[in-house]
Amino acid sequence: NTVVIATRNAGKAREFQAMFAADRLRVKTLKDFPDLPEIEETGKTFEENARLKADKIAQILNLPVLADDSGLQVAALHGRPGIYSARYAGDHNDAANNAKLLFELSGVPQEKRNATFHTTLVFAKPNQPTKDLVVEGEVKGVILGIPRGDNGFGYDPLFLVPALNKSLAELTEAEKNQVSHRGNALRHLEKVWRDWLNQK
Ligand code: ITT
Repeated sequence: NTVVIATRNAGKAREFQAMFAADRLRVKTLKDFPDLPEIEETGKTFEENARLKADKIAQILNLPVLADDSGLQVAALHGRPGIYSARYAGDHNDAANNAKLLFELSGVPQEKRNATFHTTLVFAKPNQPTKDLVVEGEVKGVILGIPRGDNGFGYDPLFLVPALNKSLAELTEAEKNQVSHRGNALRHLEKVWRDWLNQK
């Protein structure tokens, strides 16, 4: 069985590879298919964007595809950057995004810096768009005033997990997967997706 993760984000790809390591699945990512076109994320929700990526790539490659659309929802910013998290500061650039987030929250005290990391996963099989599987996962946290830690990617150094008193970037990859939006989404899916893969 082969599953393609429809992502060009190396951080996401690494986490999925680790989480699927125990499965007897061949996991590929878009790095294995360099000629695919860029899929424009024109949807208005995480689900619409994940569906766009999953359905399109499944159709082109004729393989089952998993797409992840995720983002950071900051309460003090009325849910921004949300679905625009990748291009919050213009082109996708993690350092610029984090700098912009810190700037937008400057002067906002710790108790008002709550945020939620969200992931919607859509699994698609070729030519069966009505049979897409959709799951979601979240983790709640607080946006730090100063980045902490070097692991992970994206907004991880700014996202404090209060129960652990560590940022996501201070966790090992395995520790992050245990609490993260992406790990939680995958756990929601664990029971159903193998049946789904084998169903005609
Ligand atoms: P693909 O569409 O190719 O999967 P992308 O990075 O554009 O890659 P999204 O559209 O889902 O993915 O954008 C998600 C944004 O949120 C992007 O800026 C990521 O860096 C960030 N992000 C997602 N998951 C994250 C995580 O676990 N930790 C930190 N930042 C994360």
